Amino acid sequence: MEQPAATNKASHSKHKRHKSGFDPFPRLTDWSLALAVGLAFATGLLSLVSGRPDDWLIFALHGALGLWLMLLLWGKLRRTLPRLVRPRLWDRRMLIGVVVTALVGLALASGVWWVFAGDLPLTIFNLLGWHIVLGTGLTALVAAHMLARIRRIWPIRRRMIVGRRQALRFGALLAGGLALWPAQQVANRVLQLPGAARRFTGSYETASYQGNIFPTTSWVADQPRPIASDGWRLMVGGAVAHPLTLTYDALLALGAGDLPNPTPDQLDHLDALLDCTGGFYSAQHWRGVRVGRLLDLAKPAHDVSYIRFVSVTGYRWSLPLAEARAALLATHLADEEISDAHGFPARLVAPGRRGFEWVKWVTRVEALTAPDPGEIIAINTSWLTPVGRGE
Ligand SMILES: Nc1nc2c(c(=O)[nH]1)N[C@H]1C(S)=C(S)[C@@H](COP(=O)(O)O)O[C@H]1N2
Ligand SMILES: [Mo]
Repeated sequence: MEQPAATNKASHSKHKRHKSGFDPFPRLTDWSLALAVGLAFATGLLSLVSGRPDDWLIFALHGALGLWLMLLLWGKLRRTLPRLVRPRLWDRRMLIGVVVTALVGLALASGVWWVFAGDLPLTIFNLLGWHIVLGTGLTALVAAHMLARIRRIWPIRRRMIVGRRQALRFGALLAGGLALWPAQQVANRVLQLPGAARRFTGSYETASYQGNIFPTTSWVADQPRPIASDGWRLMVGGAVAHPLTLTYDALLALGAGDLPNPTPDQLDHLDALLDCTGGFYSAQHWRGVRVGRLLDLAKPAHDVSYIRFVSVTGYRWSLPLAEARAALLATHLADEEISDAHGFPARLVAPGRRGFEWVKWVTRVEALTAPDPGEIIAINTSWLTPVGRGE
């Protein structure tokens, strides 16, 4: 006797939920929100490995997608607020909606604050770090939510006919996001906000041309003990005809074109800017040895395509051959030796590459005949090696 009543009640409330929307196109908004989150995540991820001037569009797109997301969120909030203030109408779906909305809001707020005002003193991560954590968490949640509901969403979506008004609304919000991006640039400049001085990567300048005082960062937590130049050796090997092992003094002599005991100003040099994905950049006058000199001695095989730089901690990264030749193994910052934290005795200086590619505490240079996919794992796990932990 009770069963039919219960079914009746369930179908009734389900029916009611369908009819209780305050907006004529809630589903389109939800799909747009998910799309904007996904695209913002993809461009955000891509921006972490981009740093050449040609890459500016990736950063601009990421910003514009964020602004589109902001407009979508605004529309969604206006619509759902009346229901939000009546907890009686809350259900599980609503709760997920509230969490997603809060995450979107925080991710956007951290991005906008960074763009105009810069960093904030926060715990664990800096503001950009929190932005990345929030964006990643948000994307994971939205993806899980969509996957869990795909069987329910899909047939509804097929039935959803996108009319002229919906299409117009979708286009207008997207265009609004794209148009707001240049407006942000102008606002930064006209109001002379700190954000006006950012690089196109979003990074703020810190202590350029002041030697060792610029910030030190490790990708995860690489922190070897200070390395004495006496015991340290640089090995050049892999697919080469003449493997080399150089002492610190031999490396310096090579950097000065076979001049024993050179002064820093006699070394190879390169003006280059280190741009960390953590949000700072610093231009420095680096001195040391052109990698090309090492390769001229070691003679890579004909099929060598990459040169890999390996840290004492196991952290490693590789560059295409031609780019590696032009890079520098730096021993000095202007007239000072580079400090332990900046990678003494030798660190890679790779102009145009993001900071995480500038391997510190280099001990091996290896010629490879193929790219090294394992390096992505190595940069995330080197802090777990005994040397990386500082033992
Ligand atoms: N061996 C090693 N090299 C490394 C890192 C690391 O964790 N381990 N961090 C990278 C990152 S993320 C950046 S931004 C730069 C920072 O260089 P700095 O500490 O001299 O500023 O070094 C890179 N080289
Ligand atoms: Mo970094």
